[in-house]
Amino acid sequence: MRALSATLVVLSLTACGKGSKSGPPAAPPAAAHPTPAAPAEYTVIIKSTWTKTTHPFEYPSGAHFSGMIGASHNAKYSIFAVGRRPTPGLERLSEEGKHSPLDTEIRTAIDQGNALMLFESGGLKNWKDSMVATVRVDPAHSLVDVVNMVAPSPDWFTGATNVNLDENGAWVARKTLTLPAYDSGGDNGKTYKAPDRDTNPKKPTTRAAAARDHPL
Ligand SMILES: [Ca+2]
Repeated sequence: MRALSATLVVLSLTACGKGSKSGPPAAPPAAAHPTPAAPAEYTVIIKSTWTKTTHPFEYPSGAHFSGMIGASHNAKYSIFAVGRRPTPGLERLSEEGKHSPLDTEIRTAIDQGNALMLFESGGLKNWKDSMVATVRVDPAHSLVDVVNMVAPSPDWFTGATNVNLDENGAWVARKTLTLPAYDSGGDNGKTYKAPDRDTNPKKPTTRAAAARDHPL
């Protein structure tokens, strides 16, 4: 078994205070937990670190990533969590790289007030390129999730969940994270090129590890 870490995400603050012109800023709460007073905008950049040199174990031909899809949100919503069964949207993203129906799930969370914004990009095949998107956060939605499919793979994805851009009451200027690969729990395969074998009920999401292909 080999653990995978496949991508790097960089979140950089690009603008602060957008949308705050509609009225005077609210007085800061006297609560013990301060939050940034105004919305902010970040650039999300995902770069691949998944190469034959860094991850030689059964490195597959045709390695690529689906486009990223993510959301800014509050504590009542997240795209994924280790130990939780995947939603249909996460399962489809992890198996086929499709942003639907995960985009519908995020839009439902937006309608319910638990997510602020959906962001997405096209896929990545050339590791010299990056995937880039823009996300807005506000005081009530300071958490960011992002996911993208690892391909080829049965149901693996990389991503980050509950990345809090509010650090000690201020928007952090920049955050860089190395993203591990996860097994969404929607399929049974254990190798990059394992055939699709749907699993029901779905298994909880875990960290992914490539295993040697055992002949039947
Ligand atoms: Ca499946």
